[in-house]
Amino acid sequence: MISRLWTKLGKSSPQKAEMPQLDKVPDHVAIIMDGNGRWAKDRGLPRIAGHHTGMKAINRVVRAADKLGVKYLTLYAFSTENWKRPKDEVDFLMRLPQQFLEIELEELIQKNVKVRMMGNKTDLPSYTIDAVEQAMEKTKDNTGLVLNFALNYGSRKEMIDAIKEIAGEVKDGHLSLEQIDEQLMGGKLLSSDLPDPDLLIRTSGELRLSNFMLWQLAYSELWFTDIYWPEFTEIHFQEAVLQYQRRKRRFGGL
Ligand code: V0D
Repeated sequence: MISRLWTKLGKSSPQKAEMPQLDKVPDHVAIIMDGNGRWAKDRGLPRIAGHHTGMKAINRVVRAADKLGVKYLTLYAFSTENWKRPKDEVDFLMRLPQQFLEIELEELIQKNVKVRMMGNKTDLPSYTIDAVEQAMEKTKDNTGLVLNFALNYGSRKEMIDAIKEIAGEVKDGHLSLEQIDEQLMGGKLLSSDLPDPDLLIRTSGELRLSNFMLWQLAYSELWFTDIYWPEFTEIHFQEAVLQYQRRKRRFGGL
């Protein structure tokens, strides 16, 4: 029955699996690192223990991405909505960039990794920003993997800010309505110097985008896993990339 339907649809053999295109490596992988709190709860640990263990998963993924030839890795570390969490938890989270960089920056420099961030810096504590900016400064000339942390990031705000900028230019007569297109809009976003993600990974079983790169993910392949972020390994990353390589991207065409 199914095979007759496939024939009707003009597909000759439904069993024939597409060969993975092993040479097709995603340039840009974005990850929603979810499930740190649940991982901790399952073990009777405080949520912050999950965040701490989640931090350690990052270097495994950087190594895996680097090895495969991924050029940009974006990690969703803190959303604009995360401020609603208990103050103790937020305070702990805000110390993580500094902690992470104390442990990992040396290796990142040695690996030619370039650290960058996207998000609203103004509401972040100075010690958080100082740590991130120092890492960005120390790695600014690196030419390898770009490690982009989404920190205090929200996609709708990002788009509203872009629209305000465009509207201002129109109002001042520097821009005509006809000049507004996808490229102009993309250039006003916080990711303007990065290509759109080819692949989005979300851990911990939630099937949502949660206000993450809504514009940039328009044509991205999405891969979800039930694995909690603290347990995410190089194997999971490779599995996601392999699934990506099996898919045909059409960007709305045929
Ligand atoms: C907690 C799992 C690294 C997700 C990973 C402030 C939630 C561990 C950073 C980091 C967080 C950020 C910027 C940077 C270097 C490191 C980080 C936060 C949370 C939010 F330049 N891990 N990490 N930042 N977690």
